This record gives sequence, structure tokens and C-alpha cells, in this order.
Amino acid sequence: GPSSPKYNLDWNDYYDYDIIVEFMEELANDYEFVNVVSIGKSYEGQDMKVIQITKAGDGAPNVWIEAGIHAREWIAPAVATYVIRELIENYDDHPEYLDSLNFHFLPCANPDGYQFSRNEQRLWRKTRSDTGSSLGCKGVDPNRNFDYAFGESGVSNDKCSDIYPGPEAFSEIETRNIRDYTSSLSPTPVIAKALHSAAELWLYPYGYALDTYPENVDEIRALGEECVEALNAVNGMNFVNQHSAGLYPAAGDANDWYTGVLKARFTYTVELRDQGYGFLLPPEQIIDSSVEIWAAYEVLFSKAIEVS
Ligand code: 0X9
Ligand code: ZN
Repeated sequence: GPSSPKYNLDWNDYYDYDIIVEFMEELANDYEFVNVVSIGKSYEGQDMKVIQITKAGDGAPNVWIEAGIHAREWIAPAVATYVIRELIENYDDHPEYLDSLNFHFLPCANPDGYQFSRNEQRLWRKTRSDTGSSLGCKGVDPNRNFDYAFGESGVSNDKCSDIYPGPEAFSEIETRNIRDYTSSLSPTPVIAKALHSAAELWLYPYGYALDTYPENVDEIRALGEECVEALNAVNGMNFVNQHSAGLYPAAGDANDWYTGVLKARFTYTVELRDQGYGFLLPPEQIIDSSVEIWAAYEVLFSKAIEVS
């Protein structure tokens, strides 16, 4: 009826993984150009669900957006679902995006860790795999587990550490699933992005070492600058566009792999709002955080159309 909400979630709170999946499946039911697919199981056997928004049709440029690879960064999946809803439900405000680009969102890239953070340990970061630790420490930092300069910086071989990169690149099923799905996309994504929190940064590659850049860094940096200008104009934030390794060098992150191996053209890791709360951003800030990111995404998507 008219008083019943349209979705099983809103943007006034954070939600469990199954609710996020239901939200995506509801959109897939309502729109023929929307599909939800599993890109494989997590370590604990949960399906990793991607929502495909492919109104533009075969051969159109692909956009890949991954969120929540770090379990405790709850704002990242929340913003991803907002962007998904905006693209689809408010199509009439910006038809060019869906008409021109195919979108692939993985709103919760680490569902085991996310639910562990929801239910057991709020500040959990890693996957939940068995590492063989004699101390019983579980999990690998999935944002150190990708095969680009693996292990070279910003890691610890202590299995109890939050930045344990795993025994080898792609030791984690979650990162392998992301690798295999993104590699299967044709054409290669023009944009590949990772949503994290909480440092209010728009990070461009590379992240593994200082003074290392892809050959097209100038266009990546320039577009990043336009993105943060649009973002900051919405709510007066002070996000900064900067070199990823300038935050701290850390090897094996998803974005370096999207850049150096997948060869996506525009690649960024975004660190969402902090506002003094770190990973514990109050849910009252989900909408403001999402609206400002949407403004940046309009710049990004418009550029993807322009260059394609
Ligand atoms: O350390 C990370 O993986 C990211 N920060 S977070 O607080 N979300 O964990 C930053 C990734 C940026 N990449 C590199 N500096 N390589
Ligand atoms: Zn993170």
C-alpha cells in the first residue's frame, strides 16, 4: 500500500548482507535490464552478489565499483546501494548514464567479514579464512592480497595483524572471485573503483610505492581533481585528491591490480567520510555522504561517456 516502503532498506541505517542482497534482487525483479549474479562463494559459503545494470547493451563501456572489502567500513556498502538506486530509479534525471554505460557493482566485497563486524567484533577488517595461525588468528587483509607488487610494502607477516597479506597473492577466494569476474568483462572497464572509509580522500594509483604512476596518471589525476571539487561543493567537505602511496605505501591493493593488470583506464580508491568518527560513522550521515559521492560520480560517469 501507499504507506509501505518501497525497499526493505533505507539510507537511515546500516543493514546486514542478506538485506543488501534482497535490495538488489528487488531491483532485478522490477527492471528487465538489471540482473543479480553470484561471482562465487565467500570462504564461509555466502554468494558474492554483483548487480549488473546493462541497459546500454552489449559492447558498451563497463564500470566496475567494489565496496566493503574491509569489513568494518560500513558506510561503503551503504553508499554503493544509494548510487545503485539513484542510477536506476532516477533514470529520468540523467538518462545518459544508463543509456551509455554498463554498470557492475559489488556492494559487499567481503560478506563474511562484514557479518562478523555486524555481529561479533565491530572493528573487524579482514576476511574470515583459516590462516593456520597457532594463536587462532583468522583472516587476510583482502586489500593486500591482489597480485600487483604483492607483499612489497605496507604489510605484516604476523597472521594476527590487520595488514596480513596472506601466504600468497590471491590466497583468498573473495579476491579471486573479483579477479575472475572483472577479467571476464568485455570491454575492459573504463572505470574501476574501490569504496573504503574513513579518511576523506580520493586516491589515484599507484599505492604500492612512492613515485610510481601509471602512464596515464595525468588524466587520472585531473579527473580525480574534478571529482573532489564536485564532491566538496555539495556539503562543504574537504576531500583531497592525492597519490595513493602518499597516504602510506601498501602493496597488493585492489586498485593497483585494476590499474596495472586489469588495465582499467580510470581507477580510484575512495576513502569516505571520517568526520571524527573513523569507521563508526553515524548512520545519520549516510545520505549526506552518499549525495556528495553521487556528485563526484556524475563527473566520473560523464567522463567515461566522453572518452568512449
Ligand atoms: O589501507 C588500506 O587498504 C586503505 N585504507 S583503509 O583505512 N580503508 O584500510 C588505503 C588503500 C590505499 N592504497 C594504498 N595506500 N596502497
Ligand atoms: Zn578500507
